[in-house]
Amino acid sequence: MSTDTAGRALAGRIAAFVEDAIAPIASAMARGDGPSPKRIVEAAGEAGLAGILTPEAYGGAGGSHADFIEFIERVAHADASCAVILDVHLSVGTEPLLIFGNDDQKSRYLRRLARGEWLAAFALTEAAGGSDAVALQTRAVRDGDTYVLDGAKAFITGAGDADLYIVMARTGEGAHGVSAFLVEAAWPGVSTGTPLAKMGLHGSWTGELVLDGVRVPAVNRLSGEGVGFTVAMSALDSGRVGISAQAVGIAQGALDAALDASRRRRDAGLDVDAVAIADMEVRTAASRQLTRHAAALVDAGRRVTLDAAIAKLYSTDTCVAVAHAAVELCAPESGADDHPAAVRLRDAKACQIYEGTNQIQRVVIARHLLND
Ligand code: COS
Repeated sequence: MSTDTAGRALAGRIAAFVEDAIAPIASAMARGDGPSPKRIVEAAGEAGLAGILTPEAYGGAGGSHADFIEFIERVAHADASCAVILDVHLSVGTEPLLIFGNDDQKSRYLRRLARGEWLAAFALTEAAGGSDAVALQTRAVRDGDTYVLDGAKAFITGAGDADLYIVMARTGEGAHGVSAFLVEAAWPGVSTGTPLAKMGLHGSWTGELVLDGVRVPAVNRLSGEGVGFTVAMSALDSGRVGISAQAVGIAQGALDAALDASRRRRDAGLDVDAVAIADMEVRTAASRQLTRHAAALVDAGRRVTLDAAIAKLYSTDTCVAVAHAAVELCAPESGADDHPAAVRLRDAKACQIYEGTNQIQRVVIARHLLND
């Protein structure tokens, strides 16, 4: 945001959106019978928040990564499914277009994404390769003015509801033989499977994307041939900061539930576990600072690979630990499926897994240190 006034206006829009559009549907999202991901992004668009990072010239809010993480944390505090839907749309779904897109690609797609008319998704992972992203096998074969894409992507957030997929496909060998493509869901040969039945995040759709002889115009290749792995890795660098923010929101929601239960115990003359509460607060506050630090680096134009990995690892381990502690402090009520602490524990686990498992974050951190 360019001015304090504009920043305050955006913060006000975020608070109103969470209160009016997210909080009322949080229970339904947790059960998996809330609005579809696209409808969540449409609602964000109506509030002027579906393109927080997109310049105003392309219909976005022209916000910073500091604004973005504030948005994701606040949404996650109310509902983690909505947070991941919006996070993926805004970060790995839109940012590669902002960073690597040419003017023609930006003018064809950014406005629809920023207004929430289209939902964006990011398609890197494949079932056989898992965390080994370089092992991807989806092929893109050049044929005149088009590429023909064949392959299947797995665990794709938004699959089945997205309008635009950023697809990484092989145009050569190794990491430098990967290219990124903007693939519209409506094109012949694009299909999706049934969304996975997950342990948590029931309101967010996750599934397979199948590409069967999909003809993608060459003008929809994002950046140069062979630059796709760089596109994917830099998208994930910044995307992991968004996941950290989601984890902070989940942890804060779990801590708030534990505080409510602990105050009731105290008021009834029962003991409260002060040590557990203090530890939950310390880890949540530290996660928030790590996340803000990483977002500030992105806003300063600095490479964030190391700090994003640190923030993602710490914050997502924290949200699982804090949600677990909250379930214990809220027992026995937290044994209920729809108790806020139980919902958050189920939602928290996926944060350790997606956008690079926490084992991968450790690989990134250790390599960075050893290479220095
Ligand atoms: N930004 C820009 N470029 C990067 C990068 C980053 N963050 N990370 C790696 N690269 C580049 C490397 O510099 C290297 O290029 P050069 O050969 O020119 O040096 C190239 O990409 C290959 O990198 P590397 O040799 O490190 O690849 P590896 O296969 O050894 O491992 C990891 C890469 C493990 C970091 C990668 O596979 C990864 O992040 N996996 C997890 C994927 C993931 O997050 N999946 C979730 C998808 S979304 S739910």
